[in-house]
Amino acid sequence: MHANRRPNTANRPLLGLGLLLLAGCQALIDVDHPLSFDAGGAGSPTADVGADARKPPVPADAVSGDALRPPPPDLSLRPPELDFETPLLPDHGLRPDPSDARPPPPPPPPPPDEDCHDTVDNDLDLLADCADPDCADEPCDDGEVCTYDDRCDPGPGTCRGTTLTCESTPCMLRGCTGGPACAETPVEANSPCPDDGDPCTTDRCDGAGACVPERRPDGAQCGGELYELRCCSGACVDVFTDAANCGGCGISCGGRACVADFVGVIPRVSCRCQGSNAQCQAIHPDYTCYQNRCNCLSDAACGDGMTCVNITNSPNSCVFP
Ligand SMILES: [Ca+2]
Ligand SMILES: [Ca+2]
Ligand SMILES: [Ca+2]
Repeated sequence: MHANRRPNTANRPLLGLGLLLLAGCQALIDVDHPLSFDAGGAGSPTADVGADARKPPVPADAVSGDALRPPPPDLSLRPPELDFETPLLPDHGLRPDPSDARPPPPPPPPPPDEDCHDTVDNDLDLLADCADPDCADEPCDDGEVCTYDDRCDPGPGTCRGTTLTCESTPCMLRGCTGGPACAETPVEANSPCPDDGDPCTTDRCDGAGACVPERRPDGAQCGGELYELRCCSGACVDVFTDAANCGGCGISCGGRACVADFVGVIPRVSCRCQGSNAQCQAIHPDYTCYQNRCNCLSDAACGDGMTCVNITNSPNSCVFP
C-alpha cells in the first residue's frame, strides 16, 4: 500500500523567505544611481528608486539656494502677543504708582562764580580771591587801615590799596579810616603847642586844630630871668637901653637917652633930662626932672602893672613887679 503523499507544508516558510530575499537583491541591482534631488519639488531630498531614479543626475551647481532654504514658518503657530499691561497677579495695592516714580537726578550744578572776599576758591580753579584772575581789579580789603580803594592786583595776585598818610599835628589828631580821607580830632582849646620861636607869643591850640601864637602882655619877660628883657607891643626889648621903652613899655625919652643902673637890687632906669620937667612930662604929667633923670611920682607914670619905687636921694624908678 502506498501512503498518500501529502505536501510538505513544513517547508513553506523557507520558501517565502527565499522569495523575499530574491526581490530584495533585485531592488539592490536596480538602484545603480546615486540619490537624486528633485529641484522642482518641495526641497527635501528624495530617493527616487522608481522610474525617475534613472534620470540623469542633476549637476550640483544647478541646485539653487532656495532649494536648501528651510520651509517658511507656519505663522499660524506664532505664540500670542504678550500682554504686559495686565498684571499677572493682583497687586493688592502694592503695585507702584507710575506717578510716584522718582525722576532721574538732575545734573550737578556748575561751580559758582568766584567770590573775591571769602578766602574760598569758589569756582574750583585752585585760586582763591585776588589770586584768581577772575577777581582782577575787583574791590577787596588789604587789611591796612591806611590804604583805600583796595583792589585785586592781577600782577602779584594780591589785594593792594592806595596809601593814605594821616599825620597828626600838636593841635589836630589825624587817623586813617580805610577811606580816602583822614579822620580829624581837634585838640582841646588852649592846650600848649610848640613854640613858634617868638618869645613874646604864647602858642596855644585854638580848639579847631590850629596852633595859634598869642601875643604876650607888655612887660612879660622874654629873656629868661633877665630883668631888662621885656615884651613891649609884641617885641622883646631891653628896657634898660631902649629909648622908646625906657624902664617900661611905651616910656619914650623923646630923643634923649635911657639910663639904667641898680641901687642895691632895685633897678633904676629912666630917661635922661636936662633941668626941664616938661621934657619928662611929655611922657606923663606925673614926672619931674630930678638929677637929670625923669622922676616918676606915681604908678600912673609907669607902664601897666609897674610900680613907681621911691628911692631916697635918687630919682625914683618904675619897676616891674
Ligand atoms: Ca573766593
Ligand atoms: Ca577760584
Ligand atoms: Ca585798605
